[in-house]
Amino acid sequence: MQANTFAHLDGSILRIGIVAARFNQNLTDAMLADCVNALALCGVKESNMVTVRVPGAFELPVAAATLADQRDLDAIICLGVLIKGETKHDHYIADACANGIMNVALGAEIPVLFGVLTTENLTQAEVRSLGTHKKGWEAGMSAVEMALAMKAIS
Ligand code: DLZ
Repeated sequence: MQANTFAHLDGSILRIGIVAARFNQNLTDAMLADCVNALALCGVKESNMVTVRVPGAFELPVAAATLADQRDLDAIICLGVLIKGETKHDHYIADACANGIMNVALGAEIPVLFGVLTTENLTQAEVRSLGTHKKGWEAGMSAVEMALAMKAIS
């Protein structure tokens, strides 16, 4: 399993939105905590973090779009855990979620991070959220890197 690496990032001037699904709550709670820790490590002030919880991954894009409409955020992070079930339900949710998030990013022209796990089973989801490969932390670091990159090129 591959992990990303990050240089030192100064996020002290940034305002970041976080939309976190509640479904699979022990895992999404951990991802949210790791994400907030990553932002804090980069110097993002707690008062400059806006957090919204939504029922599941399917609801992430609309909440991200509403936050993006406020035009005062440098990046938005979407967090969720989608685990394959007996039917194709997870597939439709994942598809709508990924496309929805990309549409929000391109429409608003701000980074909207895809911090959504799409796994075959609970064990894979636990490894990626609670275990060594903390996807919530990675999404937080990626948001700061992208927000700074967007400021540099705009
Ligand atoms: C319905 C559902 C199912 C089966 N599985 C998940 C999941 O693994 N992860 C997740 O975040 N949400 C799931 N949901 C809920 C949907 O995302 C959504 O909240 C409901 O369909 C209501 O629109």
